[in-house]
Amino acid sequence: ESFGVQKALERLGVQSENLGTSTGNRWINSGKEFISSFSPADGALIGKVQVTDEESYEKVIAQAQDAFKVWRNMPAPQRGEIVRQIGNALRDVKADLGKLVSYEMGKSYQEGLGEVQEMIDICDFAVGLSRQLYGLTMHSERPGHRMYEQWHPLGVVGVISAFNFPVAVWSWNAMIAWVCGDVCIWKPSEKAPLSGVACQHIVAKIFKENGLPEGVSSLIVGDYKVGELMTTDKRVPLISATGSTRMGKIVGQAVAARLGRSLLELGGNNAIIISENADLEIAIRGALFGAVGTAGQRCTSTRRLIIHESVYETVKERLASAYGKLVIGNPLDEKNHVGPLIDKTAVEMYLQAIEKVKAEGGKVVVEGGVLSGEGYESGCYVRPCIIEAENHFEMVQEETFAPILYIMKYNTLEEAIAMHNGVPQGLSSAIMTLNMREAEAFLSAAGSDCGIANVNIGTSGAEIGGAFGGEKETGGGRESGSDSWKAYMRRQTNTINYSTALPLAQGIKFDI
Ligand code: UN1
Repeated sequence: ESFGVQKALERLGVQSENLGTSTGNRWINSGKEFISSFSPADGALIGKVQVTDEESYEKVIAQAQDAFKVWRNMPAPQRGEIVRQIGNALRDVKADLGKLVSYEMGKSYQEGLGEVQEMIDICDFAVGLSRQLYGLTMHSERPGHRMYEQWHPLGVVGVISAFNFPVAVWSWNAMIAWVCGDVCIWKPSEKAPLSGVACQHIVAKIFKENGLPEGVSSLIVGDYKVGELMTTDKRVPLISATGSTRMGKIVGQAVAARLGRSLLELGGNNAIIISENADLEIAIRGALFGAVGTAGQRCTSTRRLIIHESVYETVKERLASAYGKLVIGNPLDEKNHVGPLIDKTAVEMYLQAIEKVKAEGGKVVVEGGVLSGEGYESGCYVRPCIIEAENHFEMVQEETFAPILYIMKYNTLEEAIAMHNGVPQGLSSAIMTLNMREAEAFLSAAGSDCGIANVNIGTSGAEIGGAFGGEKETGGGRESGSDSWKAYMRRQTNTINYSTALPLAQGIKFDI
């Protein structure tokens, strides 16, 4: 028993064999095969989760539709009260859930705790929001008329999440959707299904304690085929999907074909511009965490550094020396900085990317490679590496979900911004500079083309209070804070005539 994982699993209600289809407290046996969840930390089988089939999906959707009829009529602040209780329940299990996330996904325990903290924070945000789902009022052009708009819930929201944030991304969607009056069906990543099972237990208990019906929170488990049941289903008006651009194009098209709505949060290819006016201490630390944190498996991970030629050699050397101090190993052991990749397929992709970029002319600054021997038995541990490359290289244009950092030189800021924006993705970005003109230029209309643009902060680790998402091949969706909630509701414009006449708009005369 290592790092108290077994005890944590027990307390979270995760067993060696779990059903994967649930409407809350009811778990449906689909009679189907099980997915095995292995830990990339030590290669051990953590547990199995049963895959959802079409028949059990039908049961889930029927229950969700019934639950929506009850949930939508509950005042939003009362729905907020339920989310408040969920936030408190998450506070109670923070250590256990953080441990499970760390063990099942491979991120460091600190980052696992951070992920659960994001869930708690979004609960708090959603509670406040439940009293602030504001619409506007307008002045009617007609006498004795009043105009206003209100926001109504959409119905069943399908959430498809990725392995890298196996619990937080669901919570950004679910907590907001719930206060908006929607019900949710969640398909967690098939690479981290136990994290999904654990969360479903946590929220189901709260719904039950409050006498709410089954179906406000549902779980389905499986690969893309199970996701397809939702994306092609007219009864699911909104699909919120997080994952690769490849996946997003398929999901987006399937949902668009039925004129449904999708909220897509796809790949990033995030860069930091390090100017000659940067505070190098901050720049190096920001770049380091951005590139190697979560072993480079955040959609906000730093993949490119665009460095001014006058500080290029210094940054390169200091970064290489920092990489030399990284301790790689079991993510639950707090002395380690970097954990494993999610699985051996990811390791394969990492190795291929390095080979390809070398073939294109990339020069290795810090060597990568797969680690073996004691502690590395899972075969998923790799060395974070740094490669000098050019922005137009095919591999540099792509998102490889691994700790590979491409570094390149620039001369003028204009050139740096052009390189920065010269990729298909547009999620997160940053500039390191103490020069106000440079910072503002980067944030201007002619600057970064990303959904997130930072100054003197790295690309990852966005706070929940802002809208999260990006442009171009990142998919355009916004989740989490600010007014992202509007994506989970339908807007209704209302005009009320309280006069004794019936004047037509635009002054049209229509008398009989
Ligand atoms: C993701 O990688 O899909 O900004 C989400 C961050 C985190 C969320 C990342 N708050 O890095």
